[in-house]
Amino acid sequence: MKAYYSSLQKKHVIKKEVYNGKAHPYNDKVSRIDSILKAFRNAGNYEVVVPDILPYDALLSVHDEDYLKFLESAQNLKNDEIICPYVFPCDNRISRHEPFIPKRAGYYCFDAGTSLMNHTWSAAVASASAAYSAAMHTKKTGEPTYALCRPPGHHASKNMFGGYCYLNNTAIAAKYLVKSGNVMIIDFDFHHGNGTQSIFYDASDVFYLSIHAHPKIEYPYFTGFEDEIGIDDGVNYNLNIPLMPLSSPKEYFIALQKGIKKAFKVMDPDYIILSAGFDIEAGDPIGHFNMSTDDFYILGKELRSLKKPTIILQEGGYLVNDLGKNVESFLNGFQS
Ligand code: Q9C
Ligand code: ZN
Repeated sequence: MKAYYSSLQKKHVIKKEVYNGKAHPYNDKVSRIDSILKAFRNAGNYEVVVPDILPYDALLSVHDEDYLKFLESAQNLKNDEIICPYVFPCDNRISRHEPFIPKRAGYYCFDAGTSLMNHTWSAAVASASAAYSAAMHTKKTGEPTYALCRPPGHHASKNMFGGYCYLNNTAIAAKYLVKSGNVMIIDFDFHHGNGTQSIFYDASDVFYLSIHAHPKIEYPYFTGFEDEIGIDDGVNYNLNIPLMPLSSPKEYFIALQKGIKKAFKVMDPDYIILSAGFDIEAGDPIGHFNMSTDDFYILGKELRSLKKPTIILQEGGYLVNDLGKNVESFLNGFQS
């Protein structure tokens, strides 16, 4: 299997995140990449391919131009300097961007836990490029393709970053694939993909199905409820299945099957994009489901049984030591 990845993605290094008023070690560690690459090397049947940088139009198909310019401008930060937003306009959002000062970064952000540094832009563009190349390859060959997207993407909306996400890799791939057919996104990250949902909320050519921890208890708290079904043309093309934290793999698989059945009644997609979050593993530092390495194999097998051209995009997964073997187990199941 082809696995798209660029070493530029490693240059995004954030040390701390704010949570409950305290600084904690940042969960989206660079070592997540090494864990996955190591598993691929040991397995031997992966071809790691450096993606070409995607066309700017692919970014513009999802994100506002002023947002992209803002993210790009963080390249001017000094080494060791970060922008950590902490003031967020709410009632009457006006950017007040002239002159731009880092303390107004909250205009483009929804979460004080996610920061920017000088290499964030190039790493995020490389990560999105991996997704874009994977989509091109699957479109051309019909083969399943994996992209090691880190930083991840599903929390990023058209004009806001957060949840360790800056560019919505899944949405960028979906916008490319939807030019040649209907797309179903299946998001199995522990957290609801608020960014992906919002980008396709009024669309009937992109279905968004997400199974995640209930937002009444878990991040991102404000979206991911069952009553969010889409608007306008997109009504019934958004399906959220929230599960209680600590749900068992059995409950998880029942919910997944139910979700897939419901989704396929509404759309028979030409392509499937998996927002593949491995923070549903038992013991993840910020995820609280109970999947084992063997469960990831079963999950891969179930998703392959849908028999659609599929691209698999990395999202979360923070138990670094297990991440690589879980990704590999999933991909083995998917190819079985
Ligand atoms: N105490 C993804 O999985 N909040 N993002 C964590 C930890 C942020 C996760 C709080 C969670 C974002 C792509
Ligand atoms: Zn997550």
